[in-house]
Amino acid sequence: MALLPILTAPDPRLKAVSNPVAAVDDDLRRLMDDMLETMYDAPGVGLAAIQVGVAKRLLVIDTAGEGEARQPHFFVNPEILWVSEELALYNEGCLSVPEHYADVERPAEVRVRYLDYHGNPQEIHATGLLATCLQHEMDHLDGILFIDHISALKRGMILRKLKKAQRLGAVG
Ligand code: GNR
Ligand code: NI
Repeated sequence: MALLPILTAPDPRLKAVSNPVAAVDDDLRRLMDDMLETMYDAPGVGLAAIQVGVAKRLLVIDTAGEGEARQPHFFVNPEILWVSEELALYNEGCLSVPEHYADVERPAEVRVRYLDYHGNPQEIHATGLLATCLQHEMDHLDGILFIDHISALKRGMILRKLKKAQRLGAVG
C-alpha cells in the first residue's frame, strides 16, 4: 500500500470530469487500497480518485467515528437514482481545500447505484453524513468542489488564500 499526494485547489486537474471505470480488476483494487490508506492518513471521511490525480469515476468513504470499527466503502461508477426533497445543511470541508469550511445544503437522503470492490452491482440508500459525503465525492467526479456551492465572494476569498499559502509553501 502507498500514500498518494492529494491535489489542492486551484489545481486545474480538480476541474476534470472523470471517466467511467471499464473493469474492476486488481490494478483498480490496488488504487482503491492506496486511496483508502491515503484517506485514513489525511485524515478524511471520503476521497475521490481525481484528488490523487486519477480521472476515474471511483471514490472511497468511511464515515465511522473515531474509536469505532472501520467501515470502508468503495464506489465505482456511482450514479444517483433518487434524491429526497428534504435538504440537509452540513459544514463541509475538503482535503483539496485545506483548512476552509462552509455550510452546504444538499438533499438529506440519496439512493445510489454503483459497483463495489469486487465489481458487483450494488444500491445504497444513504442518510446523514454518508449522504452528504457521497454527494460531495460524486461532485468531485464532475470537477465540482464544495466551494462551487457557496457565494462567488466567499469562494474567491478561499481560493486567494489557498494560492497565497501555496506560494509561501505553507500548505499543511
Ligand atoms: O474529510 C472530509 N470531510 C467532509 C466533511 C463534510 C462533508 C464532506 C466531507 S468529505 C472530506 C474529504 C474530502 O475532501 N473528500 O473529497
Ligand atoms: Ni473533497
